[in-house]
Amino acid sequence: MEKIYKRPEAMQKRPTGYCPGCLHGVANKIICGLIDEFGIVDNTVAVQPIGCGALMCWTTDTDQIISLHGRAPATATGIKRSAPEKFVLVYQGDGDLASIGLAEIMHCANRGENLTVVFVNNSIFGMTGGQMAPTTLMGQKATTAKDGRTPLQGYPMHMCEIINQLTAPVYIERCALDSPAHVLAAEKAIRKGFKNQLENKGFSFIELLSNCPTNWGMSPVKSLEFMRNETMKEFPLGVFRDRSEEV
Ligand SMILES: Cc1ncc(C[n+]2csc(CCOP(=O)(O)OP(=O)(O)O)c2C)c(N)n1
Repeated sequence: MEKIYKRPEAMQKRPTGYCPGCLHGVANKIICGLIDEFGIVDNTVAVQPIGCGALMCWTTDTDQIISLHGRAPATATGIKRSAPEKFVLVYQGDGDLASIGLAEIMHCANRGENLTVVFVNNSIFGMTGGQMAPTTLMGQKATTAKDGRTPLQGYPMHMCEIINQLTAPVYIERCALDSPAHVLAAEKAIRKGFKNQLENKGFSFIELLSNCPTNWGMSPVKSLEFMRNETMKEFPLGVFRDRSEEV
């Protein structure tokens, strides 16, 4: 029998801690597979956020640090600048990156730090129980927007598009985790982000559209439909910038 799937070596042998149907686990698995592929398990520092992304500490079998809320890009900058030989991964949720940590990600991107940022956008504050995030869709319900988001709470913020205004970043792409084809495309994008850092090319930003069945109040299957029918309309997939071959 041919073995077509196995647990990546860089993945700890334990349950992930994510809710059923949550796509953080898929993102974690892609990352661990790529750590194996590049053979960098002993040389990686995974800088994690506050939020469900911090549960990655139970996934990656690498050096890791959980940063203060929103501060992962600043923490990672310090690690990378003092130990440039390390592969430093930044993993953040949308509340963490686009709300409390907005300044950190903007300045990190603007400095063109040689880092790989994986941004998991589930359009809600997951870990704390479903409060509205900067990325929450218009009309989407949250515990702090009971009847759905209205212009009173502002409009969804598009982080790839915002970061694409800056000069320094090398690579910016938005992917989704809703289907096998999209997961393969996400893996390809994150692979490029890994390669860019390993070749000292600079700042790579990969957004992954994700779900939160628990706080969206949906079954995992319905949450995937919501992503396709609603989330992807607001946040179009695609490559916003790729200067990987020019630098
Ligand atoms: C300074 C600070 N403020 C608030 C919190 C509470 N807090 C913990 S997780 C979290 C939300 C994280 O949401 P997001 O980044 O969207 O990640 P998700 O859990 O959805 O993956 C918040 C507000 C905190 N831990 N520290």
